[in-house]
Amino acid sequence: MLSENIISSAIVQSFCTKLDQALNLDVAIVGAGPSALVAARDIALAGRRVAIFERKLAPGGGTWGGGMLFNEVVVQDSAISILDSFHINHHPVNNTPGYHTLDSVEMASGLIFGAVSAGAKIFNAISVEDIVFKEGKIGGLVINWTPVQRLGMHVDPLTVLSKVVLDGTGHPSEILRMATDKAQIRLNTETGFIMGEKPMWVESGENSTIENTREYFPGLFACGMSANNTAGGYRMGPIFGGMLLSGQKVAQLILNSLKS
Ligand code: 48H
Repeated sequence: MLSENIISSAIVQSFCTKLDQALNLDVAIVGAGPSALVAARDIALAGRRVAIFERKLAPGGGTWGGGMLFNEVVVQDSAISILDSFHINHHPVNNTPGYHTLDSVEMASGLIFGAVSAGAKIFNAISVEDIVFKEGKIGGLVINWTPVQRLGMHVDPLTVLSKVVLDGTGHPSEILRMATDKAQIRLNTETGFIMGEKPMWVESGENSTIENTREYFPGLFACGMSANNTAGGYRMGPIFGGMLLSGQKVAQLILNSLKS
């Protein structure tokens, strides 16, 4: 007969093994938005130890809601091969060659499944509340349960060590913000600080999201809207090619930096 505590014991043991293995990573990613999910998949496929820590219960970031809760998004030709590699369906936009619509729920779930099945671990409902900064170097993340944070409970966090940290926190660039505020480092931007996102200009925002995807301090990279906010790019609304290409680009930059 199945005893109730066998289920509990299986879950506790399995989760603790997974978390224990994630305490020492090649790449620690903050936020499970579309750019980070693509990056995590590519980094995992290259055989590196990678985990994402996501504040919310559901990974996927701003993908689910499409445009103003119309649950469809647009992706342009240049990023279609990434959707295809995740087996996510898309349909051409009538009268506008080069652009495609897709179901945002399929996109979110497809990216999540692709990242996890490639070997990336996703820890949901965990918030990153600080970075490890030791002898002038980024060394990892400081994590805590999101409900603990939200309830304002005084509970000390745990620490994850990693060779590289990737800020995939979207519009607020939370990790780069912590790095400038608390570690007082200068970033690889025109001013040395977070420059702040500009208003809507779709084409410029899509291009700058990819251009702004880079290493902002040794061992500290940013992708997606976080990169764009950091280097002062325009926003673009519910078109996601730039996010997918940003994830692909940052994975390559990180893999090259780990090799050297
Ligand atoms: C743990 C955290 C923390 C933290 C934040 O915003 P995202 O979807 O990420 P991107 O950059 O890949 O995609 C951006 C896109 O969704 C978008 O907003 C677009 C295209 N906007 C255009 C426009 O004009 O507005 O996801 C970031 C994720 C979220 O799930 C957060 O919960 C999570 O990061 N997160 N997780 N610890 N400290 N901060």
